[in-house]
Amino acid sequence: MRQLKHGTIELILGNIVDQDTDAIVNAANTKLTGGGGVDGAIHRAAGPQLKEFCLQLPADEQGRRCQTGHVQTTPAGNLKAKYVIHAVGPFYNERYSDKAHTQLRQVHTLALQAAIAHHCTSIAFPAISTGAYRFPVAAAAKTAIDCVCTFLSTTPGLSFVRFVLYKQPQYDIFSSTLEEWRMDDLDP
Ligand code: AR6
Repeated sequence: MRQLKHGTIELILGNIVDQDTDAIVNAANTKLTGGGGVDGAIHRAAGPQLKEFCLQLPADEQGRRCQTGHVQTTPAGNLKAKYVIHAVGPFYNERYSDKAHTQLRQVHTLALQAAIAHHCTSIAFPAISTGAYRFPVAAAAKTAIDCVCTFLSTTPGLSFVRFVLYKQPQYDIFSSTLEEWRMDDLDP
C-alpha cells in the first residue's frame, strides 16, 4: 500500500469480481461480448444483464464496441461494484512494444478518468493484457503502476485504487514495482 498526494494505491491477491470498489475494470476485447479470464469471470458473476448493457453500446461494421487502448463504462449487474469499466488492452507483440506500452498506459488513464466521470472514488484493476494478450508481467506492472501512481500524485478525484492480482508471482512483481516507484520516474 502507498499513500500518494490524492489517494491510496493498494495491491491484493484475489479475484476482481469480489471487489466492492465503486468501479471494477474488465480486461475486455473490442467486441465487449465476453470472453475468458477476467472477462469471463466478470460476466458470469455480474449475470446476463452485463452483456445486455454492453450490447446497447454502438458497434462498428466489424462488431467492435471499443477500440484497443480505450474504455467503455456500463452498470455492473449483480456485482458489488456500481460500474464495470471495460478496458481493451493491447495484444503484446515484441516488434511493436512501444505501441503496446503506450496503449496499456492510455487504457489505465482512461479507466481512471472514466471512474471520476461516473463519480466513483474507488476503482479496482486486474493486470490488464497479462493473460491472453501476453504482455510480460514485469513490463506491464511498470507501466500500470507508474500510470496510477503518477495519476494519484497529480490528479484529485479518486481516493483509492486497488490492483487485484490473481497469482502470487504477479502479486510479487507488482509489489516490488510499487515499492521501487519514485516520483522521479514520472514520464515527462
Ligand atoms: N481476477 C483477477 N485477475 C484475474 C482473474 C480474476 N478473476 N482471472 C484471471 N486473472 P486476461 P488480457 C488474471 O486473459 O490478457 C479475454 O478472453 C490473469 O492471471 O483475463 O487483457 C478477453 O475477452 C492475467 O494475469 O486478460 C480478451 O479477449 C490477467 O488477469 C482477452 O482475454 C489478465 O488476463 C484479454 O486478455
